[in-house]
This record gives sequence, C-alpha cells and structure tokens, in this order.
Amino acid sequence: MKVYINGDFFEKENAKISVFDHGLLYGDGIFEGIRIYNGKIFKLKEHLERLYKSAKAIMLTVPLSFKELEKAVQDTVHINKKGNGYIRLVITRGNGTLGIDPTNCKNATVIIIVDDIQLYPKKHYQKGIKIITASVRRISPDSLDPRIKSLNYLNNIMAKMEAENAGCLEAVMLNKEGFVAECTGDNIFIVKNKCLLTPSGSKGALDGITKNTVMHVSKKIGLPAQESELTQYDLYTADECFLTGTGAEIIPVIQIDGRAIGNEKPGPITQKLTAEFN
Ligand code: PXG
Repeated sequence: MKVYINGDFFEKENAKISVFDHGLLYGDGIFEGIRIYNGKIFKLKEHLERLYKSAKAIMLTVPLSFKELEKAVQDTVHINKKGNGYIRLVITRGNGTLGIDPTNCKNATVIIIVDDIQLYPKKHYQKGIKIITASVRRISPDSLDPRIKSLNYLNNIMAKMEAENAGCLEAVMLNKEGFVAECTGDNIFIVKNKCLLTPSGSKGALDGITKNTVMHVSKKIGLPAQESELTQYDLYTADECFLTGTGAEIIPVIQIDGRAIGNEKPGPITQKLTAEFN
C-alpha cells in the first residue's frame, strides 16, 4: 500500500506525520471518505466540493487547486491498483507549536490513503440493524456546524460508545432542540406514507453524498423524497427506516429504542432503493 503525503508516496509503515501536526494535537482538520467501485471513484467531484466548503468554513487553505487535488486522488488510486475500495482524504492544519493558534501552522498536511472498508458485517444488510437514541446530543451548528466534515469526531464517538454499550451497532443523535439530526457516521431516512423523509443540514445532519444520491434515485423511481423535521415519534411510527453513508452504503434499520419498525424486516422501499443505488 502506498500512502500520499504532501506530494510524495510512502509505504504504509513509513507513512508518518509529525506529533506537532495540529490535526493530531487539536483535531484541527477536515476529511472525506470516498468509495471506489469498479475502478471508478464514486462522486469524486461532490466529495471535493464538500471538502473545499469545509476548508472555507474553518479558514484552512488547501495547498492544492481543485484540479491538482483531484489528480492526486486519482494518482493514489492508480498507484495502489485499487478496483474497489475506500479513499480517506485528510487535510490537517499542519505542523505548528504547542498552542491552539492555527496561525502557527504555515503549511497544511495533505494525506490520501487508499484501503478497504467494511463498516458492518454483510448479514446486517439482509436482516437490518437495531439502533438506539444516544443521550449525548449532536453538536449544535452554533458551536461547530455538523456540515463541516472535521477531524473532531468525539461527539459522534461518545454516541457510538452508547450504542455499543446497549448492544447496538449505531445510535441516532438528536440536536439541541430534540429533533433528529443523524447517526454517528450515517444520515438517517424514514419512509412514511410512501414518502422518503430525512433531516436537513440545519437540523444537524452532514450534507451526505450518499443521502443526496439516494434522494435523487428515489425521485427517479417516482418516490417523493424531501428534507423534513423529524422527532423520535416520527422514527418510532415510521413504515421503514434506513441509514446512508459512504462506509455503510444503505443499511436497513428494523428496531429503534426497542420499537419495531414496520414488521421488523427491511421494507420493500428500502430494498427497491438499495437495488437502484447498487
Ligand atoms: N454523517 C456523518 C457524521 C458522517 O460521518 C455521513 C453522515 C454520511 O455522509 P456520506 O457523504 O459519506 O454519505 C458520514 C460519513 C467510518 C466512515 O470510517 C464514516 C463515514 C463515511 C465513511 C467511513 O466510520 N461517515
């Protein structure tokens, strides 16, 4: 495996960055997770557009132009001869001093890793998963906008640990007002009266590439899809529920906080959307 760091390729064991990198010291940075299917990079432009928006929001200067970064990602995929896999593109604030001030960091660090990813065992895609509502709330847009795909995942990790402690694989997170935001690493959808509903970015959801793809696919097959305010009640009384993400793809949810969703099996619309997505 060859890892791209700041324009050079390193073998996995030599792919190292400084302990003074503010990405490590303060989680000061951003990232993207991208899929490779059949030798093609899925929605690369959309991922790069989101990355540059994240960079803009945190005043991080990406040291490469859009075209240069696009080429660096493509080159890293080619050098690794990866037909199917996963790209982790990370930009940190770079090396600095011990102090949070980002102006001490003169050059951002650009890392591109090409590897494999399997977030959930295969059987869960057929059977569906059980989730809980986390007690910890999704961080508010007025503190750190969840649309910024930052390296600060502790909020999500705290919720993920709650899920694991409850014997579940995922947790849904509510925002400060108690509306559904998203899961720890996925967007959430419900099906209600043959309509697809999912929380918007302003409610604390990442502007998910998979989410947008699923909404597009849904409309294409004649199923209305819209962003909507959702409460726990809406989840509990949904006809179907599923999660979307680059890692997870589309995974059915069959139980939430002990309430069965539909007849506790992946629903017909979830299955149809999955087939169309694939
Ligand atoms: N919300 C959050 C908080 C995420 O981290 C999504 C939604 C879905 O977005 P996309 O654009 O991927 O559809 C994510 C993405 C991992 C992993 O290693 C997590 C994600 C993607 C890939 C890998 O757990 N989360």
